[in-house]
Amino acid sequence: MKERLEALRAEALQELQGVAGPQELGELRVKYLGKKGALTEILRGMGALSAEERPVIGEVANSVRGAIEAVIEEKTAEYRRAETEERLRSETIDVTLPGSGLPTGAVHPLNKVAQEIEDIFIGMGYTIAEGPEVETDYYNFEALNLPKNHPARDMQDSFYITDEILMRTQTSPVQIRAMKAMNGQSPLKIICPGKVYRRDDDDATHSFQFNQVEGLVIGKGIRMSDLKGTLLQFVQEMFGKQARIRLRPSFFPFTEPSAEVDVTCAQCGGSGCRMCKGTGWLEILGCGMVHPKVLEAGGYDPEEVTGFAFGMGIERIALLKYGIDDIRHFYTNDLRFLSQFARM
Ligand code: 2NM
Repeated sequence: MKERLEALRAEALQELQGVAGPQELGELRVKYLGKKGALTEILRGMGALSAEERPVIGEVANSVRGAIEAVIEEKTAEYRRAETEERLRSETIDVTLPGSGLPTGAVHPLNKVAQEIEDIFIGMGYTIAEGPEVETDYYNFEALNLPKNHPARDMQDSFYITDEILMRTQTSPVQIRAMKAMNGQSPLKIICPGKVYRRDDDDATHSFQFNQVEGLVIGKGIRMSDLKGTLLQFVQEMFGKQARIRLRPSFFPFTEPSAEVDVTCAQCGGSGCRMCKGTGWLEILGCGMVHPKVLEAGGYDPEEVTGFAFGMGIERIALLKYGIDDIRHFYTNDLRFLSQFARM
């Protein structure tokens, strides 16, 4: 019996050395140590042994069981270690990889340009004034020296709500309100950004609704040269230090004298290109010295104070700044267009 046990030990240890994996290891445990296993099978013959032989054989049997168990345990631990290592390798996370990113919105290019314009003038000491988009005939026209029969007041050009109420065609009515609120006090330095409305057929350069910024300065001794210096400062902050301006005589009912202002073409630097139609200049705003009648309407004495004013279309500034060819891009909300301004 002892020989059979030793043979079993040798066979089991040899077979365990060549075990292929955890599953086969389990099978070998059953084969040698299980209830119907080889060891149990041999020990079944213990009953036939003498009292002297029994403890001797028992000891050998325990030794064989112990040896087989030790190898199985060792192998099990080895498999566990390998499994843990494999998991550590396959489940490794590279925390330095870039994230997938959350989609976020962006400021609309028109609002961005409006904010930029506001920032520039705030830097020059202006404050921002806002007012209603639905206006009375008085604030929108009468106070701005546009009398009842003026062609710009044509029903064809404005959105009238009643005979006396209309959508504002410019933001200057806000400036009349601001002047009146000053009760004749000066200086006054404001810019008025906002939506304005005109009865236009929409095309690449026109829209029935668009955005404007108008500026107004009133004080003792304000001169045309103050206007020129202010506009040059603005243009250089907006388009770059190399930008230059030129003033061409023009006409507005609310300013006298009046001028139209061109800026050197940012596309070609003034040498002439498609964008500036070969002239090197791009028209960006209108301006002038506030008409005495407008000063009076605002509660100022034109013998005491003078003022300058200017107005620009935000869409036009944005078109020039970003080289966009159609104003309608600003309103159609195509994300392929809008997302290009997300990081600018
Ligand atoms: C322009 C051009 C010239 C203007 C005038 C005034 C006011 F209220 F002071 F009279 N505000 N804005 C003005 C002058 C606007 O836009 C092209």
